[in-house]
Amino acid sequence: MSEPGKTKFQVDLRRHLRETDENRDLTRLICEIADASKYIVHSIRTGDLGVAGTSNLYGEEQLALDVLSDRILQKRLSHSGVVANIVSEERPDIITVSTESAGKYSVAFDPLDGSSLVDVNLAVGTIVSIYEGGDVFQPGRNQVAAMYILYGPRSTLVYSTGNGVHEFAMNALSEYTLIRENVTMANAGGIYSPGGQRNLYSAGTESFVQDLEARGSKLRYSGGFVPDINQVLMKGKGIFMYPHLKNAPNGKLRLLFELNPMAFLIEQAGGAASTGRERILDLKPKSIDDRAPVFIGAKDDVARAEEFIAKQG
Ligand code: FBP
Repeated sequence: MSEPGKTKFQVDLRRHLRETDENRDLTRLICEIADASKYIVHSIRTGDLGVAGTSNLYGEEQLALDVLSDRILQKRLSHSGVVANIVSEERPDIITVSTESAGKYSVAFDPLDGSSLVDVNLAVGTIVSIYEGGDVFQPGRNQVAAMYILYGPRSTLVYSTGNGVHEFAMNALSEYTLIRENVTMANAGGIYSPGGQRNLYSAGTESFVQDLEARGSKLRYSGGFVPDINQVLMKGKGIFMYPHLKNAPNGKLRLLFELNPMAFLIEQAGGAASTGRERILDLKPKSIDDRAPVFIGAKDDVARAEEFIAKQG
């Protein structure tokens, strides 16, 4: 491995995983997801902007990009030989790939988060969370790996297996090569990315945002969770929030598909992720649909959000 902060030239994802992680099945699983993402990239770049159930120019059935991305990932994972259960943001039920869960993994994913942003040509992403065994309702701290792929001007892949956070970019041969190893976050500030309607914020969240603004934080919000988190993580500063709202006490974002994997990555980079009252990774999921408010990013900023919420709700 290269020294923290230094880049290594042309190390591909498989080689990086082999060097950092001894488990061959986990390496295989992550590489399968990376391979699947190449087809998702292709669909985003070249696909007609069709809606599910309609036909394209050639009379073929058109699939909405999120449905297509879900099928691509599900197929790869089902044939990987290392997956027990799959749970997708696109489907209401758990998909059992193998009833024999010993030595296998369960995977939760959002195949194309923020897919409506494709219509206005903004960045979107795939988010993945991986657990050992067959239980998909484990607290996020049990994840053995988390990753996302960001489809922006470039396609980048960010993963952690609990040994730091590493960023790869897709090259002209559609291979992911290392661009940053051991990404880390500063303890505070600079940017804030606030989801949800501000006039529905609680008193605590409103005071926190005013405090951020008074400290000179700049607003950076695209409406895509993956690019918004990626900005905080790669700039190594700031905070993303989708708080509890007056009409939505659990916010909007989903624990299994969005919050747990991102919380794992941000904590691995030295940041923090909280509902405003407790650590995201300690929440025990009760259902596929669980949602929670989130304040995620620089450690001190998250702690300050918790202070405001403890005092003012
Ligand atoms: P969907 O589950 O409807 O795809 O929404 C997810 C998402 O688009 C996130 O990517 C983003 O952070 C958030 O919703 C934006 O929500 P809002 O439009 O309320 O700010």
